[in-house]
Amino acid sequence: MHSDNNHGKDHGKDNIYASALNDVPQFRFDQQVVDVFPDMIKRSVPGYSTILAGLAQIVERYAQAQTHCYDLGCSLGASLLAMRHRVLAEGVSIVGIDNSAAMIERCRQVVAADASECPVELIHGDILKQEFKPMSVCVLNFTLQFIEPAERLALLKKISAAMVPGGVLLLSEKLHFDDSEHNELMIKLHHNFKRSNGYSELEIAQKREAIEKVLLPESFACHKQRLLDAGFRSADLWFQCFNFSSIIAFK
Ligand code: GEK
Repeated sequence: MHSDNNHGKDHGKDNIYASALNDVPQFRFDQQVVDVFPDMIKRSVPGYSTILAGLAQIVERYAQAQTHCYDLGCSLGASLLAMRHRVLAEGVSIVGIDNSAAMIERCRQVVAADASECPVELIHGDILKQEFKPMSVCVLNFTLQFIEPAERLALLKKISAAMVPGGVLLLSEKLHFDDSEHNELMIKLHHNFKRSNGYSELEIAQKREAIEKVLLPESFACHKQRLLDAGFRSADLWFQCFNFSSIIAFK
């Protein structure tokens, strides 16, 4: 199953914004995005594969026996599988949640094709409305940025409340910088990264227009303070490339 502009030799290639659109619709995680998602995220997010490798190390070290590991906004399950392949503790189950029906449906196929033994539960739902079970690892890999800023603290408080002592949250986010000159430079370097991965000026411009009202970046200082307010004892950067970052927060 794939969309009209995604067939033949370009199967799986993100060319959603390759032709000029009269009216650029707001970005949504729909079937068209699902069909090209692995290509889109790899060519758009600097350090994506490095972050998944780091996440696998963190799970190996911090997943605790008889607890859950959550992947919130799991998309096609990349983080979830990175966890599944590396978890060592006994009796761990992994829970992936996404509110895009198209994403979770494809994710079910991806997980079914993966042979590892650690149990996985996939939930089609809003992460803001979930009751979390006791967890030792929680991953928000580029998901919190799509949640309304006013809702973010309540979500992090719920995660922190369900987290066992010594548990860890991995929060990857696109960052905003208060210094406007630095902010502009990071945006330019990110766009250069996309250009070097084959995106045209038109694709970069239209994607920016589509996503700017739904992806709301904040500063590292803002994330750190909110994590501390939510009950985490520390929150520090472990990865950054341009305006893309990953934070590790301990309960
Ligand atoms: C990865 N983590 O590959 N409830 C549930 N899911 C949501 C919500 C919500 N309220 N809001 C957004 N999402 C993945 C990549 S993508 C990031 C995560 C990106 C989901 C949304 O449907 C999408 O699948 C995901 O969060 C964000 O490691 O595309 O930049």
